[in-house]
Amino acid sequence: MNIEQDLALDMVRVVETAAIAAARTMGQGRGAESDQMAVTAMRGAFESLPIAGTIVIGEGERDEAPMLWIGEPVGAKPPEGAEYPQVDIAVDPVEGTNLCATGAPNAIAVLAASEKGGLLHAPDCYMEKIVAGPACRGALDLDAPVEENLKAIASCLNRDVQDLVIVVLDRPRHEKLIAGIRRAGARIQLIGDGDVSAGISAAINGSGVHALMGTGGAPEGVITAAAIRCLHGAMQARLVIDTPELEERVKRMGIVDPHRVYRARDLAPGQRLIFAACGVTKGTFLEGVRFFGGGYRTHSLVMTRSLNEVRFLDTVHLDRPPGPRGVRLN
Ligand code: VTB
Repeated sequence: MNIEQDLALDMVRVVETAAIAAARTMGQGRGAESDQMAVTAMRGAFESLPIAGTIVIGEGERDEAPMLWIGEPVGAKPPEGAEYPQVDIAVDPVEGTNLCATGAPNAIAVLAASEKGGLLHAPDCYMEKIVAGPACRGALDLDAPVEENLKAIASCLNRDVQDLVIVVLDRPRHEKLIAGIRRAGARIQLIGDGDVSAGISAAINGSGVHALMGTGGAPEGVITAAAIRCLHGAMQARLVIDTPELEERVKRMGIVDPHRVYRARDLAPGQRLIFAACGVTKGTFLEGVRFFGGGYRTHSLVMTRSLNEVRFLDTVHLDRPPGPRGVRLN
């Protein structure tokens, strides 16, 4: 089985199912509930897939997460004597639960899948990240001052630093970073949550966003890396290991150098990679879920690395036959 070819559409269905469940709760102000709905839906959607799947990035350790815990097997039971392919899966059933809870843009249901060993088992800690598009490959340097990275990105994109838009998570820890970007003269888009979506925007030409900078979640970093590999974008990242306990934990997980600078291909080294996302709320590159009498409509993105396919799917899901006027075009 070529997992990219055979499973891409199945993975879209999984993220669609999660997005629809979360979108029902949009604006209710209860992020944890949005997440719970999406987790349950996603877990159910995995049940029919012909895979011997393992969650490698999920809702947490087994004792703290009832579903989609790290190490949880997912997928259908194969018929007697048959075997399904082993697939590692990183999930974030709602990336940006607060965005969903408030109806803000760019909440997505997302997953990345690969052959066994194709996704780094990142600990649930912070990660410094810098992400940009294909033109910036080889030009990013996590150790360089922000001004230098901005100059490098501007030069790769054949524009001035003043013409760049940099996305940064709106957090007190980014005070210095934001001041540095402002000093350099670039424009900034501060976001409340959702650095996976922002990282993808940075790697898509025409999104109006040129880079993502700053510190977000490490699990989100691995999922972003899978997308960046499919988009042939540029990424550097490093775990934030700032306590002896974390250092110990990371060592136990088999990470030899906790201060290593990773590129996208180190975080998501898979030969075969699928990245799938479905918009929960309307966003930069995906529409949100829209409900109408008799059905709903979703907008998803699915990408594969070795097949080099970046596919957007605009799907109408019918609860019942659409009635005399048929399916609406928009
Ligand atoms: C980011 C963001 C996520 O976590 O990774 C962030 O993209 C990092 O954590 O949507 P803090 O919220 O502690 O800054 C999220 O906000 C939620 O997973």
